[in-house]
Amino acid sequence: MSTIQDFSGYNPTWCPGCGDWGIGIAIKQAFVQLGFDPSGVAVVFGIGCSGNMNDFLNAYAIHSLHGRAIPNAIGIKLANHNLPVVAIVGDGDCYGEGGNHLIHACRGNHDITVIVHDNGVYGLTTGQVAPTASKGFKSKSTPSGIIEIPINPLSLAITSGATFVAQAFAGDANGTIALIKEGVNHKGFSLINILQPCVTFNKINTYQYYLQKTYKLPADFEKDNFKLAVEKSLEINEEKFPLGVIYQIKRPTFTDQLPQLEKETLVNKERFVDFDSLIKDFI
Ligand SMILES: Cc1ncc(C[n+]2csc(CCOP(=O)(O)OP(=O)(O)O)c2C)c(N)n1
Ligand code: SF4
Repeated sequence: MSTIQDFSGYNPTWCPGCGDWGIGIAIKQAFVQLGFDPSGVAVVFGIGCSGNMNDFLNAYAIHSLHGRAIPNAIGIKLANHNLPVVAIVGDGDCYGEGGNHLIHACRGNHDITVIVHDNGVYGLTTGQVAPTASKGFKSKSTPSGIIEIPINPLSLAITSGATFVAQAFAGDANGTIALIKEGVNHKGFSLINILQPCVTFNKINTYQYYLQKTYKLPADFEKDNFKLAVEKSLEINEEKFPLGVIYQIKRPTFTDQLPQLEKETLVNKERFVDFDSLIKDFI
């Protein structure tokens, strides 16, 4: 049985009070409670303050390119579909640079879990506006306020085909741990959007703000109801943030539908391509 210590890497360098601290502890705690050990889970990071967790979490990990964590995670899953695969990314990484990858991962129902640190800013590069920031948000890159309207991560994922969509708040450790465990246990594509205060560069979406605007979904919430899930996701327009599993359904995963992988994983196949017959096919 592994411990939090087993999953601990270098000491985090996040700003004091940053929501990343709570998320980092929740991820380690969830891995311990899931019975994982550091060599039994693959983690892919994007680039950002969130991605710096690559150094603070001890697990098999790739610190990928900005916006490219999801395709790396999908690649690992295709190679070894028995391995749990988790992508840990920022909102800029996932909904900005990597937005296209998110949509197609949802469509394919790739069996990976994407954990998003949603802080409304590009934290690592010192606070430029990110795609979840509200219209009018002032930052050093948008001194007169952002012109575009924000991305709605939950409705984007639900309508693109994700089979598990949840929202957590970094200030609610137990709720975040529970949702990470549920997301990782879900068979299919899971997105967990974690509302994460950036205490240094986002003076609007603070802990106080989220404590006032978040609420927990009731235990009997009908999470397989598509219309209801979309309605819940739209509550952000009234500055209301439901916490919990907003949508969950069953649908075959991508690898479930590949007959080549029915018997064993790609990495366990001695020779997964017969080059001789392949070449004959082309001659
Ligand atoms: C293709 C590319 N564009 C831009 C950058 C510069 N860059 C590095 S981190 C970052 C912002 C990260 O923001 P986010 O993904 O929201 O994560 P956070 O730092 O807020 O956790 C940017 C723009 C980069 N590394 N690669
Ligand atoms: S800049 Fe913001 S997101 Fe990055 S560590 Fe500091 S508080 Fe956290």
